[in-house]
Amino acid sequence: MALRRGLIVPAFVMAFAGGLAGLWPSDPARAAEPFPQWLDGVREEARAAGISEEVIRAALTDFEPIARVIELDRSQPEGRLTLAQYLDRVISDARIRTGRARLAEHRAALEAVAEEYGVQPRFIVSLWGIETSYGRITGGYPVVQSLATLAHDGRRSDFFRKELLNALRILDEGHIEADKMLGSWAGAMGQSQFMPSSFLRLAVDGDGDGRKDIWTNQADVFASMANYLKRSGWRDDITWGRKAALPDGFSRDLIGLKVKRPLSFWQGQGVRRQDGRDLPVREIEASVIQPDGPGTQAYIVYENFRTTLKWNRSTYFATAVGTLADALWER
Ligand SMILES: [Ca+2]
Repeated sequence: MALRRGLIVPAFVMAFAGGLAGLWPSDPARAAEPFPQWLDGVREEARAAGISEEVIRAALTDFEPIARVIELDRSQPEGRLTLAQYLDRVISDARIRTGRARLAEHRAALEAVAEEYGVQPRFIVSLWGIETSYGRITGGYPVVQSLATLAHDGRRSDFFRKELLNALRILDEGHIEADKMLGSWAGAMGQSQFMPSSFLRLAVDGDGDGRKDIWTNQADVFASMANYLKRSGWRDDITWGRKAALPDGFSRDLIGLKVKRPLSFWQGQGVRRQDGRDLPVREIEASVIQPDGPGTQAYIVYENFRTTLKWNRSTYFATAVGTLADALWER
C-alpha cells in the first residue's frame, strides 16, 4: 500500500515517511483555495467520473476539514523502538489469548477462506489482530472527510484526491453508507484497514450478498484480507520464516532480503534454527535478515514474508505478523 499507517507503526518507518514528505513541499497555491470552493471542484470531478448525485450529496455536504487529521499528518514520530520492544507492544499475552479464541470462534469461516484463497487461517487472524485488534479498533474517522482534509491540505494532494474519488466510487457501488464509512485518520478503512484503492482492487464479497463490507461483515473481512495476500503472492504450503542463529563470522554480505538462496545453502553456511537444530530440509528460497543490525536477533524468512511486506513495507510489521501467527498456532 502506498500509505499505510497501522495502529502502531515502527517509528523508523514514520521517520522515513516524514523524511519523504519533507521532499515534497506543500503547495501553497492549492492549499490556499478555500475549502468550499475546492470541494466544488471535487464534486465536479466526481460527477465527471460518473458518481451519482445522491452519493455526492450524501458524502460531500456539510463538512469542514478535520483539524486533528492535519495535526496527526504533521506530527513528529516518537523515538525509534527496537524490534523486541515493538514485538512486546504489538503481541501482548492478551492479544494472543484473544487471537486463539477468535481462531476457534471463526474456524468454519476461516477454513472456507483458507480453501478458496490459499492462506492459512492463523495468518489471517494474526493480520486482523495486528491491524485492528481483531476488528475492535478500526479508527473512528469519517473516511471521506479525512481524505478531503488531506487532499485539500496540499502536502500529498494528488494521492489523497485519488483516494477520495475512490472512496466515493465505493459509496456509489453501495458497499457501505457514507456515515458508516469509517477508518483511520489517513483513510485506511474497516477491519482490514484497506485504503480505498486497495478496496477497489482487492476487497471481495465473502458471503455473497452483493456488498463488500469490510466494516461489519466477518466473511467479507476474512475473504478480502486473504485475497489481498493471495494476489500479492502468498503460498499456503510454506510458513513465513523463523528466528535463526548465525555462526561466528557469518558474512554481512549474506544478510538482507536481496540475497535469496535455498535453505540447503543456508544450512551449508552454518545458519541454524534459534535452538541450534538444523534448518528444515525443503528446497525453499529464503533470506537471512537482522532487522536491528549486527549482533541482534536474526531471522530466516521465506516468500510469505516478502508478501507481507506488500501489505505493509515495515520489516517489524511483517515479523510481528509471523510471530503472532506462530503464537496462535502453538498450544
Ligand atoms: Ca458481503
